[in-house]
Amino acid sequence: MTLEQIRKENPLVHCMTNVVVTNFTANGLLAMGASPVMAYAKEEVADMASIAGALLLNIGTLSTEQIESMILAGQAANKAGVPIILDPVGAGATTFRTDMSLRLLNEMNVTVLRGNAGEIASLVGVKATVKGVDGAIEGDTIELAKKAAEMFNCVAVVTGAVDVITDGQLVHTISNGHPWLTKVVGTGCLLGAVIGAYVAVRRDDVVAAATDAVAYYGIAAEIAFSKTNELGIGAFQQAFLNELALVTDEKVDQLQRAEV
Ligand code: ATP
Ligand code: TZP
Ligand code: MG
Ligand code: MG
Repeated sequence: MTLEQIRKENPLVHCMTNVVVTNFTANGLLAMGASPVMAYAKEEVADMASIAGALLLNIGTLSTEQIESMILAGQAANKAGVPIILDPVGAGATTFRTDMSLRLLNEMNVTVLRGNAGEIASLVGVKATVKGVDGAIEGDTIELAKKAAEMFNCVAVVTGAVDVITDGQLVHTISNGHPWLTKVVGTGCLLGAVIGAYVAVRRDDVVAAATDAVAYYGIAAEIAFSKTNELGIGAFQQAFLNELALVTDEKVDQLQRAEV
């Protein structure tokens, strides 16, 4: 009953994210029942991260100054027991993105690493194609996710047509979702924040929390598509936000296509 709990507790998700998706991320979190805050200044990030339910670090439009702030925030979150979600947007596309993602993973304990297959492959040293923020691999995403989880001692969430969630031992796959999610910018980034809200209220079982978050998100997209397929992706984006507010735990149980 995680969604119900999120809607009751309104967990604060401290987002240090990119300039492309800031508004969409805040609206998505509000729609689902969580409470967003974006804070970046080195003077305040440690305080904000310490009182949050989860901290999202997303390197989509990263600068050297921001990385210093992210490290301060991450270390404060670790000290306060606040879970951290890392989205290594575009890792593999440039050396800076790969190096900075690895630096974040080295300097703090990340709870959930969420990315597309190309990004995660670049971090574990598997061959990948990453063009800007889009990435893919030729091999097995389950093996890739397991490798990342083991290497970085975290839960890895590798998304695509089928999403893989693993702590290196337990492996869950979710095949909900819709290809139109790839036509709206920021849907990967917002998913990181949504996982943050789920983990905030269910810290004792991060794999289950992340799996349910991914299923919920995919189901919201499926329903949104069924209502807007004749209108197009602008209408889909709005309907998707609506469904993030409307989908219930019962709907997630009923409609999820999960394999454990
Ligand atoms: P990319 O930049 O490569 O699109 P991303 O960071 O936006 O990556 P995605 O892998 O697109 O992240 O994942 C975002 C959401 O879209 C996830 O919920 C995922 O399940 C869903 N998704 C992505 N591709 C598909 C697809 N082909 N069919 C159904 N759902 C998809
Ligand atoms: N460029 C830098 S960050 C960003 C773009 C287009 C947003 C990427 O969003 P997502 O969720 O990975 O599609
Ligand atoms: Mg996408
Ligand atoms: Mg992305």
